[in-house]
Amino acid sequence: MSDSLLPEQIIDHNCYPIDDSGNSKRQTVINQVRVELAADGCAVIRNFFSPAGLHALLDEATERKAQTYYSPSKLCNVYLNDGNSEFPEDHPINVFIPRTNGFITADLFGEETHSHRLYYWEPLKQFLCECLGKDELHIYEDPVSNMIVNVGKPEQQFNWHFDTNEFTITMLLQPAESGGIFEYIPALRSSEDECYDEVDKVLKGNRSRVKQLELNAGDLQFFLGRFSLHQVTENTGNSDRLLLIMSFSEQPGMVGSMARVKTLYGKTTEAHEQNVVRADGLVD
Ligand SMILES: O=C(O)CCC(=O)C(=O)O
Ligand SMILES: [Fe+2]
Repeated sequence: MSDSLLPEQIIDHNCYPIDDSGNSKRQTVINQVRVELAADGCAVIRNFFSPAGLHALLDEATERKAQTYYSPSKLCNVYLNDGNSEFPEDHPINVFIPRTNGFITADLFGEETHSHRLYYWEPLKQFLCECLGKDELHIYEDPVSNMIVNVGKPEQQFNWHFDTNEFTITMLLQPAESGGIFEYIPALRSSEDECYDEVDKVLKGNRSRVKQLELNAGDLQFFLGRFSLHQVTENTGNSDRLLLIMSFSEQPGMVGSMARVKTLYGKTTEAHEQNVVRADGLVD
């Protein structure tokens, strides 16, 4: 492992002094993120990491790449569950499309890693909480999937889907040389309405509401993935796309459902045997 960096050295602290609550630079970034999130369900902080920080995070992901989990089943619906036979065959809940990406799971990042220390760094959570305009924000308590790396090798893709947790921040560690683009439809569903007709249109190829986000290594992206349908297009380059994902929720005690965690990450823990906590009644 490279020499250990403090969390404030992993980020570009000069531009983003997120642990200094009275700093006007910090407030400016918070305001900008809030505006973008309200308009779009998505916001980007460019070059969030220091060069050494980005290097350390990328090294940690690369060192664990051989342990990436690829689900044997390559077909998924947008809810990343098993479908529902009570609905018609052509209903979005029963439409299965290819997903071939893999994940390096949270349990593979020990407490000594930069990735782990950044995720549990209190000033980061406080900063994100203010960016999101929430009173409180909690670590997503899923021990398998709360901090993961999405691995997209050449020719791999991640199908259209919704996330379980409400707020995700993603950090691109290594972009694809071509393809591997993040596409999304802001607020396609709400906590009151699944908007199945709108999901159906997208699955049938309607791209009228689809947005694309160009990200560079070191950018930090905010994303409201529980409500915005999103996908990562096929990696058409020759190198791997690597993206670090840190998840948070407004409610404490949230973990993924047993079925979803088993399918996506290949393992579950005792935490997954408890009843699921959700702030809404949406299909996962
Ligand atoms: O790789 C990305 O940009 C998004 C990953 C994602 O949507 C997920 O892991 O749920
Ligand atoms: Fe997602």
